Amino acid sequence: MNVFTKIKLTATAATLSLTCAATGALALDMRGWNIHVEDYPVSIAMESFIAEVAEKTGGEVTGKIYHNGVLGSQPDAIEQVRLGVIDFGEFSLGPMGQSVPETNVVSLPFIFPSIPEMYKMMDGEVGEAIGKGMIAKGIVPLGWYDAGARSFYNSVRPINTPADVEGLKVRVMSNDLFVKMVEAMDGNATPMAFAEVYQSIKTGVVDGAENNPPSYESTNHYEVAKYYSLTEHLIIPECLCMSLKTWEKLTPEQQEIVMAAGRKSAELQRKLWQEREAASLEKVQAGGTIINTIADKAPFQAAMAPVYEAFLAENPDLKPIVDLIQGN
Ligand code: BDP
Repeated sequence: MNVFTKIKLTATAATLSLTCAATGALALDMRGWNIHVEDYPVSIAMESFIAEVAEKTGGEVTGKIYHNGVLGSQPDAIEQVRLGVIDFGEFSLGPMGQSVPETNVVSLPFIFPSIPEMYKMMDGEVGEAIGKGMIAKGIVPLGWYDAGARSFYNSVRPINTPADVEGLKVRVMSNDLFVKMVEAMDGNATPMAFAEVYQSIKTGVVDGAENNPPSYESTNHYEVAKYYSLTEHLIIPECLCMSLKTWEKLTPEQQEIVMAAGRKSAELQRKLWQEREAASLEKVQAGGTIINTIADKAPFQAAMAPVYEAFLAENPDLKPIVDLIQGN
């Protein structure tokens, strides 16, 4: 039994039967949070999820997705989902670390050997262990989405070795692990909301940031930071998630529909992701981006040793998940 089936059994049967007895069928109109623009793979997959849920529940469970982060920053939205103020959302596991410690494991640089391995592990025991941690904090995972690999970009110089990061002002997502990651290469890290990055690079508040090709492209960061260096230091899965509070309002049949629709949307998202990644790389290059690959990633990996040491010293209970990923 995996985490997706187990959660079905945790629905509060008593509350549900009361609600359903009173109303016949439960009607629910949900609010969904999304940080991305409307034609982004995540956004298209989320729309397909909600359309499927509405159709399969005969219009009893419906929803509206608020794209472009209009419902607030990602760390805030994660809290709102936990509180049940926002019903569902699509999150990077990066900023989720503050609320769900287990998710921090996938924010360790170079933890996954490759993206296909990440898929395999998230669809197996690793995803299950992380999903359990999320549920314990009020967030129900419905499907793991792909976000490729994140690489550094900046307006100053291409990065080929960790020494090239020295002195650069780099925006990171809100999580202390990413600050430590940049500091391990003697760069200056600034945690900042996604929406502020373009202006901050443009005005020189930071020299650059790090992200996957579709986000680098869809935010137009490539217009202001033309060196994109394929360090691929972070492979952080994303998640379509529902508030446990909302989940508990659904009947068991509706829960089953929601879970199946979540998984189906993840399949679509992963396919769309591949296409968008290729298209984004082409678009940024046509727009003047200078892309460099990294001949040898070993020095970057070696530079991350103190990040791992500090993490494991502070979170000994998470070592089993780290070991699971690293095959120890
Ligand atoms: C994108 C993620 C998004 C993050 C963003 C960021 O999809 O969830 O908010 O990076 O860097 O790749 O903040």
